[in-house]
Amino acid sequence: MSKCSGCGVVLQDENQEMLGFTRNMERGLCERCFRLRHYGEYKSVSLDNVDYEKIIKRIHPDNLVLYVTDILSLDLSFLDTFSKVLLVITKRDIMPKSLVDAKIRSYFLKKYDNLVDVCIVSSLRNYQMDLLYKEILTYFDGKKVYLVGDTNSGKSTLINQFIHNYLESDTLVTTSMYPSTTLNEVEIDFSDFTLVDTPGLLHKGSLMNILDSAELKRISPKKEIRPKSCQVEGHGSILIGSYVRMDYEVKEKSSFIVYVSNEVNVRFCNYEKNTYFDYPTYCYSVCLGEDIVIPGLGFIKFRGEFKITLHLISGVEARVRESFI
Ligand SMILES: Nc1nc2c(ncn2[C@@H]2O[C@H](COP(=O)(O)OP(=O)(O)OP(=O)(O)O)[C@@H](O)[C@H]2O)c(=O)[nH]1
Ligand SMILES: [Mg+2]
Repeated sequence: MSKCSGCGVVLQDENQEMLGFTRNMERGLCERCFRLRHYGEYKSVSLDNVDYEKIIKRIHPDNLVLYVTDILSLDLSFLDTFSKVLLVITKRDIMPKSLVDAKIRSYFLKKYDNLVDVCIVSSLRNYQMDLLYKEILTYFDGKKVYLVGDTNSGKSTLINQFIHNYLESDTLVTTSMYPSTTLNEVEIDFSDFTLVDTPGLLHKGSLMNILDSAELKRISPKKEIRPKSCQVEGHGSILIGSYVRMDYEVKEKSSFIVYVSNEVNVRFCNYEKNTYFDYPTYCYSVCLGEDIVIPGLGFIKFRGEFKITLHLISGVEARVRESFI
C-alpha cells in the first residue's frame, strides 16, 4: 500500500473520481496534489473532523506535539487535548514588526500548563526555524513528533522549510491556501527525530469554508498587515470587505483596531441607512483587552467598553478572546 508523498492519502490507479487516484503509481504523488502543485487547481474533499480525531487518538501522551496555530486566527480550542505541547505560532511575517515576541511567548506560557515552550516563527521567511529545531531536540522523547492544528495554519509549509534547511531531499509535502490540503499522516525522517504532518482541524464557523478561491486569495494576508485604527464615539458601523458589518456603541471617545489582509477594505458606513447587509446578527459586550475573532478573516482589538452587533454571512461564527497583544 503506497501513500502520496504530498498529502498522505493511499494511492490507487483505478478510479479517477476517488481520492488517491494517480496515473502513475511510480511517481508517488496523487493527481490532486499534482494538479494543485503544477496548475494551482484545487479539488475540495469531504473530510470531516472524525478523521482528525482518529489521528489525534493515536498520539501517545509522551509524544511531543507541535500545536501549530497561525498568528491571525490563533485558535487554541484543542490545546488541552495534549499533555506535552510545544506551541508554534506561525506566519509571524504578516503581523506588524512592532509586536514583541517575548511578551506573546510569556503570555501563553503563563496561561497554559501543558506547554513546554512557545515558538513564534515564519516558515516562509525562515524566521526562528533553527530555534524551533533546537526546541524539538530539547523536548522530544525519542519518539515521533506530531504537528497538529487548524487547517491552513501552516503545518506542511513548516515541514517543507525544515526539509529545505536540514535535509538533502527535494521531496516536499503539498501546501496550499485552500482548506484540507493534507489528507492523512505524512512522516518525514530528520536525522534526530521523525516529524508527522497531519490533516488540519476544520472549523465549522470559518469564512474559509464558504469563499471561492479568488476570495480566499484576497483574505489570506501575503504581506505585513497594516492595522486599521478607528477612533470612534457614540454609535456607528463599519464594513469589513463584503464579509462583515459591525455596528458599535460606546459611551466615551474610544477606538478599535482591525487586523485583516491589506486587500480587504475597511470603511465606515451609514449606521441607519445601511440595509444591504441582510445577514444574521450576533451581539457582544467587549471591553479593553478583548478581541473579536472572525475565523479565516482576522480580528478586531478593542480599547474600551463597546456594545457590538456583528452581521455575519451564514455559517460564520465569531468569538471573543482575551487579547494577546
Ligand atoms: N505569510 C505566511 N504564510 C504562510 C506561512 N506558513 C504557511 N503559510 C501559508 O498558509 C497557507 C496554508 O499552508 P499549509 O502549510 O498548506 O497549511 P496546513 O496547516 O498544512 O493546512 P492543512 O494541510 O489543510 O491542514 C499557504 O498558503 C501557505 O503559503 C508563513 O510563515 N507566512
Ligand atoms: Mg498540510
